[in-house]
Amino acid sequence: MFTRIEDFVVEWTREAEITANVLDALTEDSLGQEVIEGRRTLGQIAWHLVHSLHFMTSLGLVFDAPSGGEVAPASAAFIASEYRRISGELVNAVRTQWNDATLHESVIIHQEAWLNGGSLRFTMMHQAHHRGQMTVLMRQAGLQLPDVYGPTYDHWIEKGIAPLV
Ligand code: NI
Repeated sequence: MFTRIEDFVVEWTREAEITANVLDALTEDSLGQEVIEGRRTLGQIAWHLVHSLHFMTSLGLVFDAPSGGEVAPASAAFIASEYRRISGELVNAVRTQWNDATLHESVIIHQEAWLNGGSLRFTMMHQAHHRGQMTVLMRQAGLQLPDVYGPTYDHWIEKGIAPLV
């Protein structure tokens, strides 16, 4: 869990940049790429990732984060721009509405007490989880991937280095 607001802000800002870069690589044609037939598509996962930030409003934070997200937009650029906007709103809300003491307070979620600092960590890991799903689908859809944690296959090839297996 996070115990200091500043630690969250620094880490979230770095993580959100990685996520935004991945979303920037989406194309309209790729959004229909399915996990398996009849299940979530790349566009739905991306849109879920964006809209899931709404969860933080149930912890008392007030910011403009729409809920829902079942129907993904047709525009890949819109998904990326909405992510940047809502992610920025979240950081701003945490920074201005909470302090380090708030992170040790808890809220009942599904009949369990969740510490706010733990919820921030959960939200960050949830984002990484769906980002990982997306990069596999993006590869299957034939897209080039940006660096995530270190160079991707494309980046190695570009540099003329044999990619790691
Ligand atoms: Ni999820």
